[in-house]
Amino acid sequence: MREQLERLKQEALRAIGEASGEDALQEVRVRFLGRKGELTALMKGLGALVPEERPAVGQLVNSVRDEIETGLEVAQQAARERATIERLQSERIDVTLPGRRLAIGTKHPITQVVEEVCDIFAGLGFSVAEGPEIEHDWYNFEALNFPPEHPARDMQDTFFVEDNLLLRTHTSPVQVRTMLKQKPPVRIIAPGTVYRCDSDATHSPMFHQIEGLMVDKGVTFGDLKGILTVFTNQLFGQKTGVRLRPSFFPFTEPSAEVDIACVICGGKGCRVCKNSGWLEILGAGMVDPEVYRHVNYDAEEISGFAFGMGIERIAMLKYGISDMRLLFENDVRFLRQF
Ligand code: 2NL
Repeated sequence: MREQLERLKQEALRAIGEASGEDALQEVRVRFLGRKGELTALMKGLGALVPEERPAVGQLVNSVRDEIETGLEVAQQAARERATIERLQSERIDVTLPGRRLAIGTKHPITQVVEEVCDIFAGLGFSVAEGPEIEHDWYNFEALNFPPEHPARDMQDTFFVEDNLLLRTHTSPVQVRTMLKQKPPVRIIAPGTVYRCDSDATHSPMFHQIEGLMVDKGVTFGDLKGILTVFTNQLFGQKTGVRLRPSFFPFTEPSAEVDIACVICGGKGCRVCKNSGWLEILGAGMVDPEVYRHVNYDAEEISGFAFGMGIERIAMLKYGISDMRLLFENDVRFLRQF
């Protein structure tokens, strides 16, 4: 029995010496000291000894167990330290390397133009007003003097949500709501998404508009021309020519289309301006007294002008974009350029 214990001890210490890591040491522990291990098996033989021998052999068993235990602990500690050093070596990072650059997005060209237009008008004393995209027929058409049978009111041209509820076809209702809430002077611009039942290469069912409204005592057509000239010069450059042509809108009288000299050819005539040398970028006019009647303004007391522009068209002219659909596809190869 003593011999067996001595052999077992030698065998265990050799196995500890050969074990290559913490897992292997754990296996050695199970093999020799575990409940079904070799030392436990040997101890079963204690009962077969003569009683006088049992205490001494029992003590020997204990000291063999202690030695194996100590050997395991020392080896495990060493294995843990080795593992730590290995990990630190393999995970070493070079703190002098440049960092990985985060992919930062840019503002969509439509957003950039909206912000630029708003900034220009802010400089002219206008504040930004916003309103709902689902509107009542009254704010979108009735208050703006659209006759009941006007083609824009047709289901073919307007998205209806319910009988008298629709997706706004322009941002004018924002201005109607502002006038109902507030007495003159009013000086606002209304940017936002608008919707029309129209979809082809040059029309998107959802697009962007900015409208403006200035109402006060003594506002004239000259003020309209002055403000819009300052605006187009700031947006397209100081030397951009501006001209007004007579037009018609139900909500303004008189009305005008505002053209700028073609930014592509400088007025000589090209494909973009269809050889006219001019580009239409705005509609405008003096607010029709009929609109004032709907918002309880006294047309004898005050006057004002309003204007509206499509943002997609301005963005295309400003950045030389040839196809409007590029603005809605959100292909990053396109968007990255702005
Ligand atoms: C265009 C023309 C225009 C207005 C919008 C307006 C608003 C009120 C009263 C009177 Cl509350 N007018 N807005 C006026 C003239 C033209 O837009 O071609 N837009 C893309």
